[in-house]
Order: sequence, then structure tokens, then C-alpha cells
Amino acid sequence: MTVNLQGSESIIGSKSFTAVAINCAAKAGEWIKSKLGAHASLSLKSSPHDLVTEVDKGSEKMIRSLILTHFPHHSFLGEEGAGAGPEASRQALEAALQAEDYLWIVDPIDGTTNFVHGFPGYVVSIALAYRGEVIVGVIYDPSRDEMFVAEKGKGAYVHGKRMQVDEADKLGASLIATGFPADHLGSLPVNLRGIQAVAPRVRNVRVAGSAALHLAYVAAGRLSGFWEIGLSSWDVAAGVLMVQESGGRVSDTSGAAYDLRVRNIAATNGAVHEELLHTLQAAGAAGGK
Ligand code: LIP
Repeated sequence: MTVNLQGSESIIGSKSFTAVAINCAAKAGEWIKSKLGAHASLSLKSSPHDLVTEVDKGSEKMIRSLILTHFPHHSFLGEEGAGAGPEASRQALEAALQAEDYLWIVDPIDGTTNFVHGFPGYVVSIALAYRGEVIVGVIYDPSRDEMFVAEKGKGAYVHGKRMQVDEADKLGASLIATGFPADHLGSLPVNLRGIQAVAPRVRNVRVAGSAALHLAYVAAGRLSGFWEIGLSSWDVAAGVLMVQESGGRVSDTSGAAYDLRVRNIAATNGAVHEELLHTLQAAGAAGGK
């Protein structure tokens, strides 16, 4: 299929990309749910806080083969196909960006620790980027059977209803989420400083264990914002598009525009963005580049 993003073919192409992403997320999500409490192997990756099971690997294999059956010339970047740790993640992204114009970026289970413990909040996250820009984002939460879908320029939806960020206009009226990164040496101390600075200023902080789900919830207006230090492209690519298409704002924690290489992320309803960034920066909790 030839796809020209500027022309009418893009509508056909983009719809079919989205349909494939939804199909993959639904199939993988149902399978993951069927394995809840029944995973056979548990291994550690970059640290004792970085878990992987055979279900993560099986989910990625299933999604990869479905996508490449439909789009054999696209490139594919999945968490379990990349090496462990921040540097390996950076390198895998650089290599994938060089390969083809179309790049699928997949986290086969975002929230693996939740999955391992039977705690709800493990999702499938699938994004498609064209020349480095995300054009489709799908996040499926099998625990609640919620499919979040975003298409560049066409909005973001859950349960067929258009999503819209919430209207909180200050941190004091906000519910904000963050995460504890698997990298306990570099990223965790920075995020802990951030929590210490943000928690007293907001209604409350949530740490639900899935960056992708947090982003989907910002898009759906269930959270006013989310930040985390040290994430990878597969954790956030789909969710970033969702927040943008729901009227929110996404940047790195220093305020620079989002691109796929951003690892320190802030995503909000827009209205509380500056206040969140300022709070993090004043506490020395924005991290480096
Ligand atoms: C996890 C994130 C979580 C974050 C962890 C980790 P995984 O992804 O979504 O919110 O705090 O650092 O990256 O490893 O479950 O796909």
C-alpha cells in the first residue's frame, strides 16, 4: 500500500494503521489477562526493580508478527527486543529511527510489576511514528476493558467518546501522577525529590505503576498531569499523542518540545503545565537531558 500523508490516501492508510493497532492491542491484552496469576517465569533486567515474564515476551511476539504481516516494510521497536537499561533503550531507538519512515513503538506490557503482583494497571501500548512523529497511539487496559485510541489531527477516544483533558487551573486543584523508575541509581533520587516538592502543592499524587495508563488518564481528564524521570519511548509514545489530541500539553521536564528521544516527561491539561515544571525545576527534580 502506498501512503501519502498529505493526500486522500492518508485517510485510508491512517485508518488501517489504527485498525491494526487496535486489533493487536485487543488480542494481546486478552491473552495477557488470561495469564494473570499464571506466569511461569520471572526474570530481572537492568535492576531488581525491572521485571520481565514470558508473558511480556509472548505479547511482543504476537504484536510484532501481526504488525509485520500487515506492514512488512515498517520497522518495529519493542521493549523486549531492546537491551535492558537507559543506554540500550537510547541506542535501540536511534537504530529504529534510521531504519524506515514508519516505525511501530510497542510496550507489550506497560506495568509489568502490576501484572506480576495481580494489581490492576497493566496495559498494552502501541504507537506508530512517521518520520519520527507519532501519528497513531493505542493503549488497551484489559483489567477495565478500556481501549484508548488517538490519531494525529483527529482526536482521541475512549469507549467511542472523544476525550478531553480536565479543567484544573492550578496544582492545588489537581490530581497528579508519577512513577518510580526502574533505574534506582540515576532516575529514582530525582523523582523522589519531585514527589517531595509536588505532593504538598496538589490535591494528591497517584503512582499507579504504568506510565502509559497515566498518560491515557491525563487525556481522559481523570488526572490533571503526570511526570516521570527516565522513561523510554515505548512507555510514552502512544500516550503522548493521546494527551495532545485531548487538548493537553506535553514537554520534557525542562519545558522543551516532546520528541521520541525525551526520557524525562511532563504531560498535563496545559493549564497547570508551567506550575508543575516550575515546581520540579525549583526542587532540582527535572533531571538532565
Ligand atoms: C514501567 C512504567 C512505570 C515506570 C517504570 C517502568 P514497564 O514500564 O510504565 O510507570 O515507573 O519505570 O518503565 O517496565 O512495566 O513496561
